[in-house]
This record gives sequence, structure tokens and C-alpha cells, in this order.
Amino acid sequence: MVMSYETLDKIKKANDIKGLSPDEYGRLAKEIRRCLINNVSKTGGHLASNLGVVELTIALHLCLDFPEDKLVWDVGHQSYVHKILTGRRDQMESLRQYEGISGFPKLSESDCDAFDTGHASTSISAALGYAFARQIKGENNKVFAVIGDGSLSGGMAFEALNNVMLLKSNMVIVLNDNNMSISKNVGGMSRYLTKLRTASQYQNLKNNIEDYLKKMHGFGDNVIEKVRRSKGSLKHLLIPGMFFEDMGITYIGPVDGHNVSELVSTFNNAMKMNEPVLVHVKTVKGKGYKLAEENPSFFHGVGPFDKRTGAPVPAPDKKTRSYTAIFGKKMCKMAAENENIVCICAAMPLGTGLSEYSSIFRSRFFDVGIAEEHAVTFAAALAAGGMTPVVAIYSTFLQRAYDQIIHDVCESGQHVVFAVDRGGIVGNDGETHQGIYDISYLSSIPGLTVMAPKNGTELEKMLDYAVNVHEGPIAVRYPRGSAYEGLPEYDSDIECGKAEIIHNDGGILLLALGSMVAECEEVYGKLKKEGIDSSLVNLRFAKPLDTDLICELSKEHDIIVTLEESSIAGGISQQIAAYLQWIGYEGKCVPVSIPDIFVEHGDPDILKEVNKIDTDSIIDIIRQLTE
Ligand SMILES: Cc1ncc(C[n+]2csc(CCOP(=O)(O)OP(=O)(O)O)c2C)c(N)n1
Repeated sequence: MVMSYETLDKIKKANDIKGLSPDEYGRLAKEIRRCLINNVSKTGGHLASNLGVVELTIALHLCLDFPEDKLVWDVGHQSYVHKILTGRRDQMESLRQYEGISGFPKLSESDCDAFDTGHASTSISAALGYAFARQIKGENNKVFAVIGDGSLSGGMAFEALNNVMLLKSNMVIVLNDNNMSISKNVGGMSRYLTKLRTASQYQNLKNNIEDYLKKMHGFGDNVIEKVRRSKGSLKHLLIPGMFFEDMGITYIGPVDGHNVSELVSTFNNAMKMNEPVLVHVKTVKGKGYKLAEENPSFFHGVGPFDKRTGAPVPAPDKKTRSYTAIFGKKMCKMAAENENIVCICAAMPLGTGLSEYSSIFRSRFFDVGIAEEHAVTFAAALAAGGMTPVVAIYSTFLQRAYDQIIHDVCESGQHVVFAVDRGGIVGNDGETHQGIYDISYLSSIPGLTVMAPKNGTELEKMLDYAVNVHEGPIAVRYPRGSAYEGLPEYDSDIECGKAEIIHNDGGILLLALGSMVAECEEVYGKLKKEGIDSSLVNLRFAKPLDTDLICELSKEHDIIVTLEESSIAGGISQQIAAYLQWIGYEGKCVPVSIPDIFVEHGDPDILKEVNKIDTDSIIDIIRQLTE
């Protein structure tokens, strides 16, 4: 049911907001917050970041015309208010649900969304591209990027800032500074912003000097103007670094990000300048919802929850362990026994399960910020320096560091362990977050060993093997969510490149990787009841594949099905098919992999069904093969 709101109801489409009177903005902000909380408590999503940008988004919509003007949201997780103000409020109930609206900006969803996003630190590059396109075409639309202080820690943002001075026309970068990434923001840039945030004494002093000069005889307006413009002296004296101004970007701020009229007049001034401008806006993450203000990390990305208590709905099952939690506990255990272990994450200590580790092993923990590329090269040199680094990064974000994995880790064979979390379909975050390319992109790198456990216990064994036994680069890839705890009796030691036979009954040979072993165990049982024999192998290694075993078993099986929760392009299905062809296998080899497409958002079970990697689809495929 779509709720009704006195003021928000007046906004049916983009730009309608301009018809409101200024005394309605306060009520509008309140109603947007209610709308956000009502919807996100049911759908789940990025609540705290959106609550923090309500006034900021209202002000941007008062200053810009959509779709002519271009507004690029960094990451895009904070674009819900923008969606609400551009005619998508009625669809908020379908946010992040299969076939509903996305939790991120999408060009295909609305012409008011300027750029598809999901990964951090891309907005300044994208806005700069739009600004140059405008300049070359001789057009005059406005271009804005909104980037959070967390996302400003990413290397791409610095690369873009380094280029901004090339622009000889206006572009506005709004720095939405809430002093938070998902967890507390870290690093030198964060410290610098804290100094700027608290540098109001500079503004006050500047104003005082101007007032004083105005009162003095003989000092005209042009002297005051000179003082105002003397970036080189006054600001340098009082604000250390002057980072942005020295980069050729006019800095304005800090501005109260919850004051619509102050924001509007600042943006209007910024847009008048014929140069790139950065407006530093201070906001409170979770603003207006006490629970989120008190615990912004928890409400950064939440599942459905009770609006009154904030408790997850349904309550988490205390009996199940997530793969992430198993990883975190295992790291604590191993680090207590092996003082060479160091753990690295990129702005996600909580998400990667390293919170407990980080508080116990402070000197052997590094949160590098949203800097996956740096994390990997840093780890390579830690390994070269005699440590055993474990780099915990989600599959989708590790894509960022592909070159560093090849160039800095693998070429010199450094013993770096990659804990690749969220491997496979992640669900509601959609295309930009699915972890379905890692098997392909990792197994194509020479010398990199790639493993995927069938259950929680095997994850622990693989981590032990990766850290304490293996030499050289190695990745362990595991899915989001509760660990499979079936097949506990299959617990042979991990041997590099060796698979594990679970059932050997002849019939159809199922070669399954990681999470697909659990699906196949169910398939095996159901087929048996139908009188169809099958054999099941837990591959354990995507690289090196256990080709000896595959060769041996291929002699006894006419039909081989290869299964992976990963893209077919370059995954194990294609690799095994190529190998079987090479050895002259004459039977049928059928892939069960994710098609070569971008997988949209939605419930993971639905997405598995749609992409035909769920138990029923596998059984259907096998039935057809045996008819
Ligand atoms: C490359 C990459 N790494 C990690 C993430 C996960 N992530 C999403 S939002 C976020 C924090 C962003 O902080 P900030 O930009 O300050 O925005 P806020 O939510 O605080 O408004 C992180 C680390 C990501 N989206 N992209």
C-alpha cells in the first residue's frame, strides 16, 4: 500500500519540487524520512546514508533541472531520495526486489539517473566526462558529482581530482562529509577533512578581517576582494594543505548539509563560477532516525527490520553460522598461533568478519579505506617483507585490483591469501555487486591457486591450508550468508589441486565447485529416488583443476555435468569442457553456470532459479539428458 503524505504527494515527477514554497521544505524532509523508513524497513537497503542526504537532495533538486542537468551519485546507495523526487516514490515498495526498482542509479530505470553506479569513487571521473562532453558540444547544462568522505578515500577519486583542473568550465563536486564510511572513516584524507570541518575559525576570521577593512578609511572594495581572493596567504596560513585549492578546484565550505536554504544559495553561487568547485557539506549519517544516528554502521545496509526497535525481521537464526563469521573466527584462532599473520580489508571490517580480529590484533590489522588496489600491492610487499597477509575483500570489489593481483602478487609468486567473500549471487544489490566473475578472472592468472569450500568446516580447512601449508598466491572463495553444514563426514585433508569424491555410483557425473556441492547433494538424493544414478565430485580447486581425477572418471561416465555459481565465460565449465575435448572424451558435457549476462537484483533464490542453477533446474537438465 502506498502511503499518502501532505507535501510529498505534490511531487509526482522530476522538477515538481520547484512548485513548493520554502516553508514547505521542512515538512517535505520529514515526510521523505518517513517514506524512507517505512519502505526500507520492509525491503532492506541503505538507510542511514539516505537519511543523511534528505536536505542535500532537496537542495540539489531545487537547483538543477532534470534530465538536462547531470547529477552523478558516488556508489549510488544514497540515491533513494533522488528516486523519490523523480517520480519513483510509488515504486519504493519494490526497491531491490526482483523486477522492482534498483537500489542504485540506473540509466535504464530513469533518464534522471545520469550514470550507473554501485562501486565507490567513480563519480568525479563520470561527472568530468559529462562536463567535457558538454564543453565540446558547446552546451551549458549543469554537472554535479556527490561523493561521500568514505568514497573520497578511493584511488579513482584522487585520479579524477588530478584531472579536474583540465576543465575550463563549471562542474560542482559536492563532498558529503558525515565522517563515516560504512564503519568509521580512516586515513589521512579523513583526518584532513576533520580539520576542514572544524575550521570554522577560518571563516570567522576571514569575515572579521573583511568587516575591519570595510570600516577603515582608504581601503576600498577592491582591497577587500584581494584579501578574499588571497588563497595563497590567508587560507594557507590557517588551513593546512589547502589540498583542493592547490589542485585547481575552488573550495567552498564547510556548509550545514541539513539547511536547505544555505545549501541552495551555496550551490547557486558555486554554479556561477566558471571553474570546477568543491562544496564541502557536513551531514549526519542516519539523520532524523535516532536508532540510525546512534548506530550508522548497522543501518548503512540493513535487511528488513522493526521500525520501533531496529531489530532484524525475521530475527537471525542463532544456530547457523555465516561463512563470513567462520572466516573471522578462524583468523583470530590462526593469528593467535602464528604471529606472521596480518589481515587487510578495504573499508569493510564488519562486512568481512574482521571486527573481532581487528580489536584483538590491532598491530596486525589494516583497514586501508576504499582502496582495493592499494590493499593488494600493500599485501604483496608485506609478504615480500616476511609476513603472511590475508586480504579480505568481496568478490565484486576485488575486481578493482585485478592488475595488482597479477602484477604485484602473482608474477613474483608472493604468498598472499585472498579471502574472497560474497562469491556467487549476492542478491538485492544487483548487477554491480554479484560476485560471479571471480572464478574466471582469478583462474586465468598463472600461479594463482583458487579454492572454493563445499561447507563451513571445509572453509576452515582451506584457510588453514592457504595460510599455513601453501606457498605462493592463493584465493579462497566463499558465498554470502549461512554456511552449508551438510556432508560433515567428508573431511579429508586439503591437498593442492585434489578434488574429493562424495558419491561414485556411475550414471551422471556431477563435477561441482563450492556452493554447488550442496545443490548437487540434494540433486543426487532426488535422482536416486527417481532411479537415476549419479556420481558427485567436490572439485575443491578451480585452479589447478584435478584433471587426473576428471580424466579417470570420464572413462566411466557418458554424461558429465559441470556446476559453478559463477559466470560461464572463462569459468570451470568451459575449462573442463576444453580439457575433455583435448583428451578426446566422446560423451556429453553440459554446463550449469550463470549465463554470460549481468545478473539483476532480487532475492538470491529467485535469481538462482531464473539463471537455472537451482536444484530443480539441475534436475530438469539431467532428466532431459537421460530421456
Ligand atoms: C570499490 C568499492 N569498495 C567498497 C564498497 C562498499 N561500500 C559501499 S558504500 C561504502 C562506504 C561509503 O562511504 P561514504 O562515501 O562516506 O558514503 P556514506 O554511506 O557514508 O554516505 C563502502 C565501503 C563499494 N561500494 N565499492
